Amino acid sequence: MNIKERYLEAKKDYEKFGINVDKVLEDLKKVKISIHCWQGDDVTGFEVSQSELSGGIAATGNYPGKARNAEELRKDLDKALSLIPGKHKVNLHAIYAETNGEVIERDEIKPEHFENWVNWAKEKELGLDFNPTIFSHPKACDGLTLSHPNKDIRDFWIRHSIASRKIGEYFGKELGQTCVTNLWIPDGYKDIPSDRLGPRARLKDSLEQIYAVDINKKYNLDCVESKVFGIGAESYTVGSSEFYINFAARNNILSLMDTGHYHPTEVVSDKLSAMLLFNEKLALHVSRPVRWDSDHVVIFDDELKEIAKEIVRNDALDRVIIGLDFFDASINRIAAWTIGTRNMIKALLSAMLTPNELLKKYQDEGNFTERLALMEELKTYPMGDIWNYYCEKNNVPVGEAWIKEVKEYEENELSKRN
Ligand code: RNT
Ligand code: ZN
Repeated sequence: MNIKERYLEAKKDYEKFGINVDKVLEDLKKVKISIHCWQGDDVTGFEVSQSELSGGIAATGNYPGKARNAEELRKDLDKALSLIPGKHKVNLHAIYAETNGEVIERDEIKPEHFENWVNWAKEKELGLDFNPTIFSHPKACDGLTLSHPNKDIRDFWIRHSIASRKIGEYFGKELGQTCVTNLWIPDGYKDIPSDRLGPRARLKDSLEQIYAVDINKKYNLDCVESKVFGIGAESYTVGSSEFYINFAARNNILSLMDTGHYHPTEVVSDKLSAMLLFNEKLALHVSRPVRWDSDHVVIFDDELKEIAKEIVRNDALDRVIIGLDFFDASINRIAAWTIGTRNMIKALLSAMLTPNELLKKYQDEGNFTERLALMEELKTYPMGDIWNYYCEKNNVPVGEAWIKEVKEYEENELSKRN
C-alpha cells in the first residue's frame, strides 16, 4: 500500500468515532507555530560587541556549523522550514538585529535593523514574533535588570523594552500578522534574599512604564514570561508565576507559560484550562526540561500530547499562542528545529484525532473504566499513517526521509563554516 492507501485505511478507524479526518488535516494546516530563531546559533545573536550568554540559561554542546550571521541563520531556517509541514512564524530576539557592523545600543534598536528579516518573512510568507533581549549584556551582568536597585539600569532596559514593542508593531504592520512580543528577564538571587518585595515592586513599576506606551493590539500583542529559578538565581526569582499572572491580568496583556519554568512535578498541561477560564488569550513556550530548565529538544512525549489535547479539546487553537523554546548545541541544529516542530504539530494532530467528546462523556457519567480503556487503546491507533499523508500532501519529506536532507545540507553548507 502506498501512503494514500494507508491513509484511507487508517482514516476509517477514526471515522468510527465520528472524526472527520479530512477536515482535521485542513484545520491542522491553519495552526501556526512560532519557531524560535535562537536554536540556530545557541542564543548568541549577531551584535557587534557580543557578551557571553547570561541570565541563568545555557546552551551546552559544540556541534559544528552554527549560523555565524543573519544570512546563514535565515538559510538554515529555510532548510528547516522546508522539512516542516504548514506555514509558521519565526520568533526573533533583539540580538538578531542587523546593524551593518555599527554598534547600536540595545535601547536604540529600530525597525530598520530588522528590515532584512521582514523582507525575508514577506518572501516566505512567514509571520514574525519578537523579544527584547534582557540578558547577555554588561548592564545585566549582575543578574538584575528591570528590578535593579539602580534607576539608570532599570531605565536602560525600560527603553530597550519599549523599542522592542515598536519593532513588534512594525512586524505586525508589515506582515499583516499580529506580532507577539514576549518579555522575559533573568532577575533573581542566588541566595536567600533579605527583601523580596522591593525587587518585585521595582519590576512592577518598570513594567508599568513599558506598557504605558500605547501600541495597537492589531499589530502587536505583549506577553510576560514567568520562571521559578535559573542557574545562579536558585533562591529567588523576581518575575515569578504569581507576579506575572497578576500583572498580566491587571494590565490586559498576556501571560506566557514556559514548560520548563515550574517545579518538576508541575505540568503546564494542567494549568491551561485554569488560565483559559480567565484569559482571552495566552502564550506558551513549549520546551523540555530534563531535571532542570535544560531546554532540550521537544519530543513526542506524554506531556506534549497532553498540552495539545488541552488546547484542542477546549477549542482554544486561536487562543493559545504556541511558541517553541529549546536550544541544544550538541546535535545538528536544523535537525533540532525539525524534530521539535514536527513533534509539536504531530501532537496537535494526535489531539485532533482523539474522540474528545466521547471521553468527556465517559467522565461525566463516572465511567472511568471506559475512559481509561479507550485512552489506552487509542495510543496504538494508526496515527502515523495520517501524519505521513499530511506530510506528503504538504510537500515535505515523509517519515525519516528528512534526515537525509539534513545530512546533505550539513555536507554542502554547515561543514564549510568555521
Ligand atoms: C529563559 C526563557 C526565555 C529564553 C529565550 C531565549 O529561561 O525561557 O524564554 O529561553 O528568551
Ligand atoms: Zn522561554
